Amino acid sequence: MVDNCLFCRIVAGEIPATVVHETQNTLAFRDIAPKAPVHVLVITKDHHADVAAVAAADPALAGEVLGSAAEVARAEGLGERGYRLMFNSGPDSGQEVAHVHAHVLGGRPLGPMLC
Ligand code: D5M
Repeated sequence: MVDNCLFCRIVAGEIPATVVHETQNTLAFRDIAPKAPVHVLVITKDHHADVAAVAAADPALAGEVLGSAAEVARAEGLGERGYRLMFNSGPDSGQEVAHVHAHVLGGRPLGPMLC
């Protein structure tokens, strides 16, 4: 656990979250400011700053995040219509929380990916 990391504190149970899926190494919970009818964040329980960091440190864990994201999408009923899976990584992306998280977005047509 990293001091003052918001998502580490959610993993530790110090900050409440609406958890929708959990594995030994990952946790998925609803985004506090949803941008779509379904907006879930999938994180690693261990702290990694971003997707590049977890892919370098533990490629199997990076794969587990993708697997959990797919399972969340299926459980949220997005299997037929599809969904967007997105990682912000680093300052230019606008990443606000420096703990790796996949955004699972869906439940309406999302339109083109705009920057
Ligand atoms: O996305 C960080 C995301 O984290 C952003 O969509 C809001 C969300 N967020 C911030 N605080 C919380 C809590 N407490 N619960 C759930 N979701 C939260 P980024 O890719 O870093 O810009």
